[in-house]
Parts: sequence; C-alpha cells; structure tokens
Amino acid sequence: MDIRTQIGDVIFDNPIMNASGPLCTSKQELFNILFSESAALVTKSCTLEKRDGNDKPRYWDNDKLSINSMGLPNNGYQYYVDVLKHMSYFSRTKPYIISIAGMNCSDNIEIINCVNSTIHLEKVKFEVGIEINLSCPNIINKGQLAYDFSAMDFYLSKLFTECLYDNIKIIGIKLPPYFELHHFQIVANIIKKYPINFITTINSIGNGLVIDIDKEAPVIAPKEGIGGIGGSVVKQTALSNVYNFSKQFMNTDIKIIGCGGVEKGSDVFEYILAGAAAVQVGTQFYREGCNCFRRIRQEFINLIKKKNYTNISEFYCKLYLNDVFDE
Ligand code: RRO
Repeated sequence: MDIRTQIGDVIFDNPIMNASGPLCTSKQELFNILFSESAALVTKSCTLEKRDGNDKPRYWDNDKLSINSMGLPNNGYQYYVDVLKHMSYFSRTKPYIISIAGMNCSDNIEIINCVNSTIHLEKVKFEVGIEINLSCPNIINKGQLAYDFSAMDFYLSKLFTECLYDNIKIIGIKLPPYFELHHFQIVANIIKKYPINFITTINSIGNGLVIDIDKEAPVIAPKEGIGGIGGSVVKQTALSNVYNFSKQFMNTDIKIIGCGGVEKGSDVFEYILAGAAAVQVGTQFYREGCNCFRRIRQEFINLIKKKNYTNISEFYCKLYLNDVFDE
C-alpha cells in the first residue's frame, strides 16, 4: 500500500499532518510532532515578535465543534527558525512547514527572507515550506485579508516581488471558507498569478458564537465571545471548498490541503475524493494528541484496502473526474 502524496517537489509519507494552531507552539510540542506519525510538522502561525494572544478563556470544545479566539499567541518567528536548526541534529526528518501571520506584508517578507537565508547558511537538512496565513479571524480590529480580493492580490504581488524564496521548497496560503460559488474562481485566478504550490482550506469559520446556558454567557471571553469554529460541524463547508477549488486548479500544479473536521480515516478518503492531496487535523489533534495521526492513518489504510485501492492517485479527485451524473 503506497499512501505517499506530493506537493511541489516535496513527497509526504502519508497524507495526514497537523493543522497550524493546536499543540504546535512550543519546542516540546513541535518535537512531539516530529516523532509522531504526522506526515509533516506545521508550526503555530508566527509573527515578527512574540505575542501572548487574547484573554482567557479563549478555547472551548465538545464532541462536535471547537471555538477559539486565541489571538495568535506565538513565540516569534525566530523561535521557529531556532527549533528547525535544533531539529537538524536529529536523524528524524519530515517536511517542516512554518505558518506565518505577520501583521503586514513587510513583516511576512522579513520572515520569509530570514527563513530562506537560514536554510542556506545553516545547511538545514529539512525540506522547509511556508504557509502564509491570510485568514486569522481573531485579531482584534483586523479583518481577514483573504476576504478582500483586491487587497489580497496586491499583497501577494508585493510579497512575491520582494521575497527571496529559492531555498524554500513549497509556499502555500491558508484560506478562510468561501460561501459564494463565484468567489472560488475569483480567488483561484488571483492565486494562479503567483508561484504558489498549495492552498490550505479551510481556516476556522470566523466569528461564531457558542453559549453556555447554565452561565447564560459565551464560552470564551475575547471579542464578546465571538471566535473561529472548527471540528466536525465545519467538515461539509471545508469539503465543498476543497471540491470547488480543486476544479479551478484542475490543469495546474497547485495542490490542496483540506482542513476541517478530520477525525477518522473515512474523512481523509472523502477529502481526497473531493480533490485534496493531503489533510490537516486541528480540533481532533487537540483532543487526542499525537496518537491521532497513527490511528487515522491506519483507519484510512484499512478503508482503501477494503476498496482494493493500492495508491492515492486511483481515487484522487474522483468525485468530479468520474462524474457519475454526467451523460
Ligand atoms: O490564533 C488564533 O486565534 C487563530 C489563528 Br492565527 C487562525 O488562523 N485561526 C484560528 O482559528 N485561530
């Protein structure tokens, strides 16, 4: 059974990795992911300087959903570059994807240029990727850039003109969910203009509300209780975003990482049918810890074995390439 998958020139052992967000902020957490079955290691989105994030409580979940308004707590990008250098002393390796969420385009350019030169100067043996987060819903007084199409286009144009990224193997962007069908084409046409290897879709569904009926109050404190929603309730929206973008990118090399409500092997199978090359696990990783990667991978292998598949390409994008409603 061959469950490897590829984005750009990077080959992943299997299609299941952690999502940026839960349990990927500290060095210890990142080492746990390195030594787990996660196909890659994705860091918490980072900024130029360390941030403490929003007031607590800022995360809540049950078996159906999560809500968070973390507010981008992270150790500053240099910390994640230092962890990468430290990891290079170990024999274990896997793609190291740094999620970046600078407060403006110049911040992200500075981060990318530093990562690029570090890989060269320190002879980093990891394959390094960048995931540019254009969709954090929880920064007070700051909207999600990826909902402002002309601003996003301008931003990417500046970034790719001013960055050096020759040592970075893959660059992707993390998108919020879209709900209007014509938005997929608009966003895809912007993305196709730049050397982008992948999109990750979706970030949490922004600005949801969960109420505690005993306390008669929101379950989280920041932004008057409003936060990003994740978990199984977002899976159908996420699958549809994968499916719609996948059709837009059909004749390109742009790959899709599906994210949203991945909890079991059959979820991975659904995402790949819809057009994802890989998936990320967020809420379920937070609940279960690193064991989730081995469990989900085994469930996925059992399912595709039962269906007599021998590799992912046999059912990748099958939902629309083999359109059952055609004719
Ligand atoms: O840290 C957060 O509040 C956060 C981020 Br940066 C993000 O991209 N998505 C999210 O749900 N929370």
